[in-house]
Formats: sequence, structure tokens, C-alpha cells
Amino acid sequence: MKRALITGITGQDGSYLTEFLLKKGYEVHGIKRRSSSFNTGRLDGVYSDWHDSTSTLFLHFADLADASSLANLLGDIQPDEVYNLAAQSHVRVSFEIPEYTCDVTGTGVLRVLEALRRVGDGARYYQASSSEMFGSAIPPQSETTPFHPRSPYACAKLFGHAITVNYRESYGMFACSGILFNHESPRRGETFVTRKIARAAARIKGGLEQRLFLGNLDARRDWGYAPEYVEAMWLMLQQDQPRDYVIGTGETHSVKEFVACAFEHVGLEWQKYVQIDPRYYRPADVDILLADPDKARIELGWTHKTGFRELVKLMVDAETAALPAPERSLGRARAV
Ligand code: NAP
Ligand code: G4F
Repeated sequence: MKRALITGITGQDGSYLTEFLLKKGYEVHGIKRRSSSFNTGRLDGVYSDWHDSTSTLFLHFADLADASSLANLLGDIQPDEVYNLAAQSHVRVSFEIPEYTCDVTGTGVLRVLEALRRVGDGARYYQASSSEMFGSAIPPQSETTPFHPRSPYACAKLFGHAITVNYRESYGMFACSGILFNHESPRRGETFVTRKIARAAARIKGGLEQRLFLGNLDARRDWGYAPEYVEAMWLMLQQDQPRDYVIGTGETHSVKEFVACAFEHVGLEWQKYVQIDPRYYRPADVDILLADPDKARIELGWTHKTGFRELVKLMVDAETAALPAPERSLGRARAV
């Protein structure tokens, strides 16, 4: 039985990757950080009480800000594969807490790599890099496109990417960096734009809210469906050679298109409900991201399956299904 360690297991990608690896027969260990309330909700479907002797999923307290906790865990668990997904992952928030973001999202990568180098015993390593690193680079963006980060988050991710390549080249580690474009799902954090829009469309339809405040509607992103992206992470670690890959759909759409599609799906005219609040603008934004995922298609055999409109609809439907019962039926009755 292969053993994997996932940092960021309680996040969107961590939860999908956990399900994926458990289905493949892995023993999965995950790092969760201490919080004052439960932060394991996304794992509810697969987590069983630790007294259950048949369980192959184990959670441990550690933190990317605490090098000793990482080294201790890696030494104890001796995983075959390490997926480093933990990060302060919100771009807008990174402008408010830049030092913290650089510490966790940037230096945190170095802490994991250094622990792995010392006690990891040859484990394969996946780094969750981001298309945000491309920033204002001219699209389409591929593995050879020069980076131009536009936020503290993107700068921190760029450090994480560079140090991953450096550890591979310096110490011969099997370390891969996945440069993933935006990927979404009903498990996306509520303050990212797709989930915020999907949730608002469902709740406005259900009569629970009246308005949706957004920032830059013209930004364009290459949006895919998260469960498909975790397979690409795994595929990278199954290759003969460690390499870096861009993962995306090769299509780009604006925030405005996402809004229009979501509201159309519940039979509402978005212009009646959406207002601009400049508080959601960023000191510097990324205008357009568009992946050139050819290398992943050719070498990994990976392509996306869920298209843009299908993604929007599945996210809005999930929000509608999560409404309290009376509002849900109201929403359905009103839907065309
Ligand atoms: P997410 O939902 O925000 O999850 C982030 C995870 O990191 C959570 O489990 C979080 O724990 C954990 N975390 C945060 N700070 C930590 C710390 N100091 N120590 C240990 N764990 C910590 O992010 P995601 O969307 O799943 O993305 C996964 C990774 O891919 C992130 O590194 C993100 O930056 C990167 N990425 C995401 C996308 C995307 O479109 N989703 C695209 C490119 C790259 P809590 O649950 O306790 O908050
Ligand atoms: O949903 P977002 O916050 O995602 P963003 O900034 O693209 O970052 C996400 O994708 C990255 C991959 O490229 C990841 F690395 C990162 O961790 C994260 O998962 O914003 C998307 C766009 C931005 O241009 C933003 O300005 O939507 C625009 N936007 C407009 N109104 C808004 C809002 N974003 C948010 N979060 N909230 C708004 O009200």
C-alpha cells in the first residue's frame, strides 16, 4: 500500500485528492492546523473516527509555519509521495497580510522541502504552483512563459516554484511543480469569485438575498473543475522523470460571463442584482489567464473534461440544493 502525505488536506483540492488517493488504495495522511472550530468539513464524506481500525485516512496537527512539526511528521510517516497544497491561497487577502502570506505560501515550501531532504527517504514531491505567477504575461501561458507576478501571493508562489526546481536540480529530488490555472467546485472557499457568484445566484433566486457586490468584472480566467485537476497532480508523480506542467482548459472567460451564465441558469437578469463595490478591487489585478496545456496533454495524457457552462451550472445547482427546503422549492418553482 502506497502512503501519501497531504498538506492542505482540509482545503478544496486536499479533499478531492484525498478521495482520489483513497480510491487508488493509498494510505493517506493529512496535515491540519489548529483552529478554534472544526475545519475538516470537506473531509466528512471520507473521514471516520480514529478508533476505526479499518480506516486508511489519518489527520495530524502541524503547520507550514512550524518546521519542526513538518520534519517530525515526515520522519514518523515516511510517505512515498508528498503533496504540498497548504497555503494562504486568497490573492486579495495577500495584499492585507503580505508577510504572513510569504511566510506560509512561500517559505513554507522551503520548510517542507528541507524536511523532506533530511528525513524524507526519497519521497516524491508535488508543489501546488499557480497561474497567478504569470500575472501580466501575454497569453496563452505555458511552462516556458516568463513570470510577472502581480500580488504578494503570486510572489510567494513564485518563490515556492523556484525553490522546488532548485531542490530538484541541487539534490536530485523527485520534485514536480504543477502550475495550475483556476479550478473550482462546490467545495471552493466562499470568498472566491465563482463560489460567491454561484451562491448569490441561488440565494437571490430563493429569496434569501437581494444583491451581489463584486469588484472587477472584466478579469478573465481559465476556469476548470477541481476534481479533474487532482488527477493531474498524481499523474506528475507517476512519471519516470520529475517535470513541471501547466494544467488548465485552454479557454478563458470573464467574471462578467460567469455572472451572466449563473444568473441565466436560475432565470434571472444579472444586471438587476449585481453592483460594483470598489472594496473588491485589488491594488494590482491579473487581466487575463489562459493556459496552453499541450505538454500535460502529450506527456501526462491529461485533458480537462468539464467545460465552462457545465462548471457554472453544477456550482449553481449545488448551491440551490444547499438552500433550506422552502427556499429550494421556491427557487425551483421560479426557475424556467
Ligand atoms: P484552499 O481551499 O484555500 O486550501 C488551503 C489549505 O491550506 C487548507 O487546508 C488550509 O487549512 C491550509 N493551510 C493554510 N495555511 C496553513 C498553514 N499555515 N499550515 C498548514 N495548512 C495551512 O486552497 P485550494 O483551492 O484547495 O488550493 C490548494 C493549493 O493549490 C493552494 O496552495 C493554492 O494556493 C494552490 N492553487 C489553487 C488554485 C485554485 O484555483 N484552486 C490554482 C492554483 C494553485 P484550513 O482549512 O484550516 O484553512
Ligand atoms: O476568484 P478569485 O479570488 O481568484 P484568483 O485571484 O484568480 O486566485 C485563485 O486562482 C489562482 C490561480 O490562478 C490561485 F492560485 C489562487 O490561490 C486562487 O485560487 O478572483 C478571480 C478574479 C479576480 O480578477 C478578481 O479581481 O475575480 C475578480 N473579482 C471580481 N469581484 C473578484 C470579485 N474576486 C473575488 N474573490 N471577490 C469578488 O467579489
